[in-house]
Amino acid sequence: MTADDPFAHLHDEDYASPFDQLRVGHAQLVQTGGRLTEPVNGPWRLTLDLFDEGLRQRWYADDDTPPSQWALPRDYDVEAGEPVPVPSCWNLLKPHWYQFEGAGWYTTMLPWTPGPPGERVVLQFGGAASHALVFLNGQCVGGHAGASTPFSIEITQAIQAGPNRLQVMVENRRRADRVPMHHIDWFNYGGLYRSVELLRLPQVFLRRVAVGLVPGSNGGRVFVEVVASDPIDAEAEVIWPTVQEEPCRVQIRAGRGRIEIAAQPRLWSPASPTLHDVLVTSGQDRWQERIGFREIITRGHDILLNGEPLFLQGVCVHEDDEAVGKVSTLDDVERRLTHARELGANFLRLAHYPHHEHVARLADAVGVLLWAEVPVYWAIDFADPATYCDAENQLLELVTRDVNRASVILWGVGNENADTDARYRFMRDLAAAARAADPTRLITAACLIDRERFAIADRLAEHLDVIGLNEYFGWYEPDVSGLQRLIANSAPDRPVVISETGADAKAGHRGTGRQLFTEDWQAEFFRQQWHVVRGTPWIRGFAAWLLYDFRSERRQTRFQRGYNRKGLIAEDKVTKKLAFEVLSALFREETR
Ligand code: GCB
Repeated sequence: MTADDPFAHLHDEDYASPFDQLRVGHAQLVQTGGRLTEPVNGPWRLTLDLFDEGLRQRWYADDDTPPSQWALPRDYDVEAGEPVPVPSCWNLLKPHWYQFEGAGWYTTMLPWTPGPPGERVVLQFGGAASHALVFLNGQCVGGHAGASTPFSIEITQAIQAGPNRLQVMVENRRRADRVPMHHIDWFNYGGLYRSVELLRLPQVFLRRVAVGLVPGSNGGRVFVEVVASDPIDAEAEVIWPTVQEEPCRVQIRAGRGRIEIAAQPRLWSPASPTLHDVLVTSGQDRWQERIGFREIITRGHDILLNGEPLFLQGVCVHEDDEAVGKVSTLDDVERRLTHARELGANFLRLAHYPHHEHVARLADAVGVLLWAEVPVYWAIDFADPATYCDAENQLLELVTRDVNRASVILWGVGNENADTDARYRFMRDLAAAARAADPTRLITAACLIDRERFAIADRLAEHLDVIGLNEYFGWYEPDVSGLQRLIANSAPDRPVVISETGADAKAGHRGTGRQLFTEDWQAEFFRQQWHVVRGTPWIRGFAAWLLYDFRSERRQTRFQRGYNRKGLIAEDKVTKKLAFEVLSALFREETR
C-alpha cells in the first residue's frame, strides 16, 4: 500500500491520531484577565463520526466545495452537518444522540480582519468534552485532553484575512487510561460545551498573573507574580489603589517576575467578601482582575481563615442540568450559590472536575468557600506515566485559571482512590505539583476508609493539609454506628473534612424507619450523621452529597432511572426534599 493509496484508511485497523504532539496545556494557557474577547459561539455545523472516519479520511482537508462540483466522491460534506448551538452538549440536542460516545466534527466560518502589525491571535476554549483537535483552514493548530479545563491555541500564523474555516473535532470516549477513566458516577456528556472566544493580543503579553497574600505574613505582605508570553526582559506596572496608593513596578527577566511589598489590604472572608481592583500593564498589554486577599492555613486539627478557626459546612454539586447537561449558564451558577446559602452553607465542593469559571467568580463576590478538584476519580491508570501527565496538566490548567479566586481554598487531587503503591506515587506527586504551583491554598483529596484497621489511615495523608473522607454509614453500610467505630479507631494529626455523605431519596417518596429511597430516611440519615460529626473535634467540615439529583447511567432502579438521587433538591432544581429543610436547620443551629 502506498501513501497515496485512496483506500489506505480502510485497512488501517488501529487508527492513531497523527496530531498528538500538537497538544497544548497549562504552559500555553492565557488568562483572559479582563481583556475583551470576541465570541465564536452561535450556530456551528456538527457531524457525528461514530467510526473515526474524519481523521482517517482527513475531513479537515476537505474544502467546502458543493457536491455538484466534486471531482471524486466524498463521505463528508461540511454543509450537511446539523446546525447546533455552541456551547452545548450533543447528547441533549437530539433524542438519538443521547448516549453517543465518539467523535463529533464542529465547523464554523470565522471572519477575520487583521489588526495592527504584531498582533497575536489566540482561540480560547472554556471546555471541550473530553478531547479536542482544532483545525484552521485545513491545518491542525492544536489539541487538548481533559473535558473540564480551558485551553488556548495561538492561531496568529494560520488565520487569514476574510473567512476562515474553523473545525473542532471533539471526542468523548470513555477509556481506562484517561482522566477520568471509563467508570464514573456521572453522565458522560460530549461536545463544545463552554464558550469559544477569540482574543487579540499585542506582540508581547501577560500570559498569567497571580496576586495574593504572602503565606505566613500575617496579612501584612502581598505579592504579584507575572509570566509573560515570551522569555523577554520587560517591566510591568501594578495599579491597585485600595492596596497601595502608589503603583508598583515588577521587573520581568526571561519572561518571569515577582514582587512582594508590605501592605495590609482589607481582607476577604465569607462574612465580608471584599475585592480589590488590580490592573497590571506591560507594554501594550493590560490585565485586570478583582482580587480578594485572604490567608488559609491549618494548625493542628484546625483550619484557619485569616487566623480564625473555621468549620466548613456545605454541600457538593455536579455540573448537570436536565435540559442542557454540563453547560453552566450564569443563571444556573447563581441558582447553585443561592441554594447553598439558603441551606446555610458556607462551603461548596465542586465535584468531581473543574466547574465553569463563573462559579469561583461568583463565589468570590458573594462569599462562599470552594473545594475545586480534578477528575482523578476511582481507579484511573495510576501506573501509566501518560495518565499522570494528563492529570497534572489538568490540575495546572485549573490552578492557572482560578489562582486569583479567594473563594477557592482547597485543591482536591483525587477522589476515592484505593491505596495502592502506584496510586500513592501518583497522588503524592500530584499533591506536590499543586503545592509548588500554588502555596496559597490547602491540598486535599477525598480518601477511603482503611478496611482492615477500620480507621482513617491513608498513606497519602502525610502529603495533604486536609484529609477528605467520603463515608456512607447508614446508606451503603447498615448504620451510623460504623462511623462511630471508625472515629474511635482513628487518630488523624490534621483536620478531616467529611467530603461526601448522603442517601438516595426519590422526591415525593415517603416512608418510615430505614426505608431506602424515601425522603424521610434521607433526612434522618443526615440528622444521625451530623450528630456524630459535630461530636468529633478533629472533623472540621461536612459536605452533604449533594445539592441536586444528577444524571448517572449506572443508576437504573425504579427510583433512579438514570439519576443519582442523593440530591437535597430534585433534578428540576425546584423540588426540595425533606432533607434540605432538616440540614438547613442543623446548619443554622450551629451558627447561632
Ligand atoms: C461516592 C462518589 C460519588 C458518587 C457517590 C454515590 O463515593 O465519590 O461520585 O456519586 O459516592 O452516590 O454513591
